Amino acid sequence: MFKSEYLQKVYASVEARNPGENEFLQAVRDVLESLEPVVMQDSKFEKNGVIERMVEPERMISFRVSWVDDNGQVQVNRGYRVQFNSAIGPYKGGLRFHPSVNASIMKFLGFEQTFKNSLTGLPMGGGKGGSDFDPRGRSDGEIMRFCQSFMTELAKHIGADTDVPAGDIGVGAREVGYLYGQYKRLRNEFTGVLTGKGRSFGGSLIRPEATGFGAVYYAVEMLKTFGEDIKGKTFAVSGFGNVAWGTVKKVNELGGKVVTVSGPDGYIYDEDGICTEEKINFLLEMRASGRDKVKDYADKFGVPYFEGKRPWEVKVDVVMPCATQNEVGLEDAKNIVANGVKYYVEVANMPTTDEAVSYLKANKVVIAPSKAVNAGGVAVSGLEMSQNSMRYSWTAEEVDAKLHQIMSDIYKNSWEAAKKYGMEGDLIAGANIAGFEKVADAMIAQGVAY
Ligand code: 2IT
Repeated sequence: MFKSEYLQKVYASVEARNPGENEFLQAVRDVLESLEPVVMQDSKFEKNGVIERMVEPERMISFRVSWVDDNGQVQVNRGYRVQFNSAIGPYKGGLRFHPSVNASIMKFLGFEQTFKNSLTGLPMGGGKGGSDFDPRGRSDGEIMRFCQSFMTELAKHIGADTDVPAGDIGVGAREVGYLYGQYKRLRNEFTGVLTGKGRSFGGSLIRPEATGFGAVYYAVEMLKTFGEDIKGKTFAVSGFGNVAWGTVKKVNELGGKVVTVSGPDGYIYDEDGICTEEKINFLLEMRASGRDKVKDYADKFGVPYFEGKRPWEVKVDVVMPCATQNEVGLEDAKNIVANGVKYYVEVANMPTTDEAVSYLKANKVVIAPSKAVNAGGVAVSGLEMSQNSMRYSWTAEEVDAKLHQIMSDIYKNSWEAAKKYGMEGDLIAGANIAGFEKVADAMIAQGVAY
């Protein structure tokens, strides 16, 4: 599969060591393919065992999380923290609470996070964590008790200068609050050990919006390269969580129109666009309700709802998947191409299957990869860490300006990195290479540590 014997050997060992972990193997393949010209040009990567070290987490913790539900019944879940790479900073990455969480998903996310965090230019290593706990239908008290139990173990492994978790799917401001309270109680320390905190106890302005805003800033830069403007363009978005919300809000502010959002139940099509404050805020209400049904939007605003379908069959200018991994498969890619879509911007982590990526590429669709596009979320987490260390907080305008600059730089650096290795216009390769270079350099400089 790889032209480089070195990469072929490393990939074979990853396959042997992580049998059946399909998401992790997919994420590794994607990065190694892009790195081929880099490792073939300089033997230092092989000599220093850089790639074989990068594909093995520095540390992976798995633990039992027992808690008592509202009926007095004891429940048991599994918790994880994958501390993937600390070459350029403390481990940093979100926590995901979702029944699909397993070792493969944790590792793919932690691996991706390492390159993403490097791209932001801020000093953050890569990590990820979470649990197979399903928050759907759980009461507030149950969520709190679960978070407290989860943190009671996690606290042993994290710290403001060691590992700084945040939110991801199923973990928002409420959960971060409960986790933070328990950490403080255990340690008797008020530090920036988590990001995505509430405003009243050290959270950064713009953090809730950051992933979506950053994704749209990236998309604007990308469109500019092709002589296009966001104004008047139509967008298909999936999901209706925090990421989709920020994306819809910013597309709207900049003059574009989002016509779809989706849930596990199906998608809605709003021809006029999700464009009023009432509609945009309703996404937050739907999320907070815990129902996880996008049909509620159709019922409220009287727009068409397509049960069991995904929004990729709608004809738009730009597609932005914002829900979860591998949500866009080959059939979806065929729909996207058939609809004449030119720009495909991944916002969720690894939302596209390998087959779908190949099909989109073969049909000349411009693909913007998630580890660059969604880096605005963790970038503002990095800015939250800075503010906590300074015991100071920036205004929304200050944070937004820094986020905007970071996203423009990520786009520019990705473009340049691809060009440097003869792959001009390949934003996937560019992001992987630009993210890799800094981490590899730091690993070599620090010797065989980890
Ligand atoms: O996937 C991600 O980058 C996140 N869930 C955000 C991580 C963070 O530390 O803010």
